[in-house]
Amino acid sequence: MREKVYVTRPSLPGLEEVLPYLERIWTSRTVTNNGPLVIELERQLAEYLEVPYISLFNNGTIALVAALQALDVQGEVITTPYSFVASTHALWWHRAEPVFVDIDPFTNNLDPQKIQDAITSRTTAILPVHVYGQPCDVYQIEQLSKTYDLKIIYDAAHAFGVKQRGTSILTHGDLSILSFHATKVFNTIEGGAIVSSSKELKEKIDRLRNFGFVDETTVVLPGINGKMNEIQASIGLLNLKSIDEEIQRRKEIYQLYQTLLQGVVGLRIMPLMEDVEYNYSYLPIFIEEDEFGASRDDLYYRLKNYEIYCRRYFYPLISTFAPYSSLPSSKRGNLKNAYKVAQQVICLPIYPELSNQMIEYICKCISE
Ligand code: T4K
Repeated sequence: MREKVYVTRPSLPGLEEVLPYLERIWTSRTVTNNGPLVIELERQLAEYLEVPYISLFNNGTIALVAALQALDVQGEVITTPYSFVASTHALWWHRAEPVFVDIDPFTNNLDPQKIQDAITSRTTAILPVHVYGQPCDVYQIEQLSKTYDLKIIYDAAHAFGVKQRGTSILTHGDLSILSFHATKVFNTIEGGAIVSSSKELKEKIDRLRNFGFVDETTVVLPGINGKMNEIQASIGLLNLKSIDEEIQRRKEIYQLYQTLLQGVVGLRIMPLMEDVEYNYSYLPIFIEEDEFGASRDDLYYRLKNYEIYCRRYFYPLISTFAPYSSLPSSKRGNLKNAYKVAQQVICLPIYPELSNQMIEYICKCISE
C-alpha cells in the first residue's frame, strides 16, 4: 500500500536532541513565564531574521490580538478575505470592524488601489497578509499609511525568513506577526511572535503577553496569557539549527513541481518575483476548469482517492463565514478576484521529507 501524503508534515528534531533540553528544563523547574530558553530563542530569531525586536507567543492568533492591543487599533480595519480565518477572527476578538477588500490575482494579496478606495474617516489600520509568503506590495501600502495616517499590522504567518530586495519582509509596517504552528516552515509545535521596531514597543508587547504585569504587584495593561513555554522554545532552538537546509529542500521540491507541471494545460503555479527570497512554505496551483478539463474540486477529490491529501487554502473565503457574511464589504461583487482564486486553488504537498519519487507520482496523478 502506498503511503498517505499530506499537504505538510511538521519538521521535528531527533528525540536524542530533545532529551538533553527536557532534562535541563526538568532540573531547573523553570518551565514557562519568560524562561531562559524563550529568551535565547528570541535572541537567535532576531539575529536569524535580521529584525530589531521579537516577542515570542504561544500561537500566532494570540500574537495578532496582542498586536492590535499594542497599537490600540479601533474602528474599521481593512483586511483580506483570502487568508486563514484567524486573520479576521483577531479583529473580532479586539472588537475592531473588518472591512474586506479584493485581492490582486497575481500575488493573491490585498490590491493597494482597492485599499485606497475603501478608506473612510473611520479607518484606523490595515491588516494585510503575505499569503503563502508572497510579499504584499509593502511600498504602496507604506505610502497609504503615511498619506492617511493608518497603522499597519502585517500577518506574516507564512513569511518566516522571506526577504525582498535583500531586506526582511518583517521589517515593514508597524508590526509583523509570525506563526510557528506545526504546519509552518519553522515550528515550535504551537507558537507565534510579534516583530517590532522599538525597545518601548517590545516592552509593551512583552507586558501584554503576561497579563499586563510590570512587576509582582503592578498591572498597567489589560494583557492576556500569550506566553510561550520552555518546551516549545527548545523545539524552536533545535529546529532553527536546520532551517536553511529545510528551506533549500523546499526550494528543490518547488522547482521539481514547476518542471513536472509546466506543460499541463489549465494549471498555473503561483509566480515567483525576482527580487524575493522565498521560504517555499506553500505550493498553490490554480485550476482553470475549461482548459484543464476538470474542476478544482474534481482534482481535489481525485487526489484524495489516491491518498494525496491536499488542502484548498483559502477556500471558502473568510467573508463567507457566518460571523462576517452580513458585512457590507463581504458582498461577492466587492471581492471578484478573491472569489475566483478561492474556486481555483489547491495547495500541493510540500515538506522536506517528501521524496522526489512521490512528487513525480503526484504530478502524474494530476496530469492524468
Ligand atoms: N494567519 C495566517 C495567515 C495563518 O495561516 C494562520 C494559521 C494564523 C494567522 C494563525 O496562526 P496560529 O494561531 O495557528 O499559530 C492549519 C494550521 O492550524 C494553522 O496554523 C494555519 N494557519 C493554517 C493555514 O493551517 P488546518 O486546520 O488546515 O491544519 P490541519 O491540522 O488540518 O493540518 C494540515 C495537515 O498537516 C494535516 O492534514 C496533516 C498535517 N499535520 C498537521 C498537524 C497539526 C501533521 O502531519 N501533523 C500535525 O501535527 O490549519
